[in-house]
Amino acid sequence: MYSGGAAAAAGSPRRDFISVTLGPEEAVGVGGYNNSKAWRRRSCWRKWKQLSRLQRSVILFLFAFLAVCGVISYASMGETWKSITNKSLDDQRTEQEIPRLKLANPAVLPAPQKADANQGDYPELSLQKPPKPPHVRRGPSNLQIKAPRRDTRLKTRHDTMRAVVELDEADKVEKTEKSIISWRGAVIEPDQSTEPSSSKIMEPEKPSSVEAEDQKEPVPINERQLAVIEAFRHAWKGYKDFAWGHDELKPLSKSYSEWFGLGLTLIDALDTMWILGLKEEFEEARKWVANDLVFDKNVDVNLFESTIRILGGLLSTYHLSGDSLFLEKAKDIGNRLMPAFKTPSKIPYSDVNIGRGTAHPPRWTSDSTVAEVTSIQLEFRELSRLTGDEKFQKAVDEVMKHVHILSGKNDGLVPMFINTNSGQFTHLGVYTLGARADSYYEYLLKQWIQGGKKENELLEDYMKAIEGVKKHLLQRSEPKKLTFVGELAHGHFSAKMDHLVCFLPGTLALGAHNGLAADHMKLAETLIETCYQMYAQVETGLSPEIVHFNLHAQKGHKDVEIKPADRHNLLRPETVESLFYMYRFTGDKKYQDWGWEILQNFNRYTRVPTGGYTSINNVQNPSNPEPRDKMESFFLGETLKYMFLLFSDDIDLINLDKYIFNTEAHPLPIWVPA
Ligand code: DMJ
Repeated sequence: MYSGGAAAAAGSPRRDFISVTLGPEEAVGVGGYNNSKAWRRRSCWRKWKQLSRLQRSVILFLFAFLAVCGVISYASMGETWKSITNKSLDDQRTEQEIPRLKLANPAVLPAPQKADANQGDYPELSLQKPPKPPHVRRGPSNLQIKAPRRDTRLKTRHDTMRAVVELDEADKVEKTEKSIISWRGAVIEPDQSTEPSSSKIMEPEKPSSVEAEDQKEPVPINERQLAVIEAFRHAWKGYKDFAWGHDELKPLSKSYSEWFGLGLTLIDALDTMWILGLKEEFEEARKWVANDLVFDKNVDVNLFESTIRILGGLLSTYHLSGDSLFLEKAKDIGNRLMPAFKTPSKIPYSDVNIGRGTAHPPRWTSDSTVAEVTSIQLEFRELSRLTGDEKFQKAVDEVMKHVHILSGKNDGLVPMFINTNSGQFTHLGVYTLGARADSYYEYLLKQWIQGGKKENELLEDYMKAIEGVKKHLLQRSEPKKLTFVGELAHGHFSAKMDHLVCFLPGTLALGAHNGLAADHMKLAETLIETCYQMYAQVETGLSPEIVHFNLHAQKGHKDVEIKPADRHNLLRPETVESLFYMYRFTGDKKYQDWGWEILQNFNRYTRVPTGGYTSINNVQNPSNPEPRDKMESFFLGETLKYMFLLFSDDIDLINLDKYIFNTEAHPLPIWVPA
């Protein structure tokens, strides 16, 4: 410190400080050193007194200045401290809310993160890539559900919802201009437009936040996808107005039907709403799940149906949204279904009372259906992975192991029934890829993919079965020479094919995409053409439930014949599902065009103006398709979802190297090594 009374020592060597000399008597070492308190106090006071007024003022000012600085920096440190403390409290709270993550299995997949459920917010669809040819295949990467990215979410959501509102208004205007036809007292809209709306918007955010996609630009949603959104909202309107919280809508009588009494349509539709970007509808449905979905009910449910629709729907919605509510509900229903496996053979019973915890076969038999007991594996295995409780996976794996070594197969083809006491196939000698056996084949391949392509027995059984199909069930029709999959009954071939079999081209294509024989893809291409013809050759452009193919050319006959008992259409998804896979893997636009035709025909013949779509009894009568007054839950869970995905050019909108669809179109993650 420098003072006016101090003199710098002249001629002394350069020093890095200034010395202040206050007077001879105070100099250390001069006049003796006295360190008593009184001396020090007196000495300081004397020194203070000796300072000039200016010097005193400068010193006081400096003290005051330092004091003010001290106060300010204390206050700001306090804020920082407070926020650090709060943040750590928040972190603790979040961890308490998701104890599931702690319980979860040592992850095969990175554990999903919880969405911001407190805000009732719509968690993130990650950004999407600019459109690219859908046939471009990309190597699989690890799936990782990530936390929402707020900036992009707001933008895309806003755009999407605005477009949906625009669509709504355009729809209202259009409706007033349309005439209406009526059949059997029911009214449906003719030509209900699936024509492109003029409004163009950005594609809804993709909810599945996959790591590598974080930086992507949103892919514009196209007009056909908008038409699917419009169709979904129309179906949802009917459900909401007349069947809210019930299993199925009866759109003509404006009422509902109950199967399990568990809001089947609502649960089946959850992930479709997510994928379509229907935020409001999703939030409303979520509330119902949170407040009204109760499984503690004295009700018999079918094990297979409730697994693929309810358990599958809840698990996929959990994965897409990251909202732990859905996992909690999935655990609840999963546990309640477990009594089905308490049988002498471990082959599960078909029915479970989820309130009482009892299970039983149908009244007339102790058999279960083969497709049913072998198409619940994707869901239960995933439930084990998420909960860390292996009992679910163990139960369903045991069924597969048992069926793997069971005799009674014919070149990999399985009979349709299996006995829950003996564990043996029954009704031997009848082989089909349709009802009661279909998804056995589908789940062989899909389990193999889900588990990271390591479970060789599954692959072996799948490959054998496809060889069995080729050997016993494939034939060509006349006049168009369409390749179709018939049935074999005690050595006799029947040219009958269920619409259900149309899952097969998609499954074959998925196998080929995963490295299986290239001729599977060839077969897929010929079979999807056949499935399309099952629509195109029919008067309404909609497929019947079952067709019979002509094996011999007859004048004036098409390839496809329909029996009166088979001419209904239940709004089933299988052909659209396969079209989706075919487009994803080939990029051939004809598959989109075929799907577009089908959507228009659904709109023409099954749409009910007051809301909803209905199954019909007669696909051969365009002027009276005979509505059945029922909208199956899979129309929202599967058919419209696959339509939307079919029309998308974004291979990352449910990337098939990361997700595997269960047989009800609920996407579940493919497990990859951690
Ligand atoms: C759905 O419940 C599932 O796709 C099942 O595998 C077969 N039946 C219906 C759809 O047709």
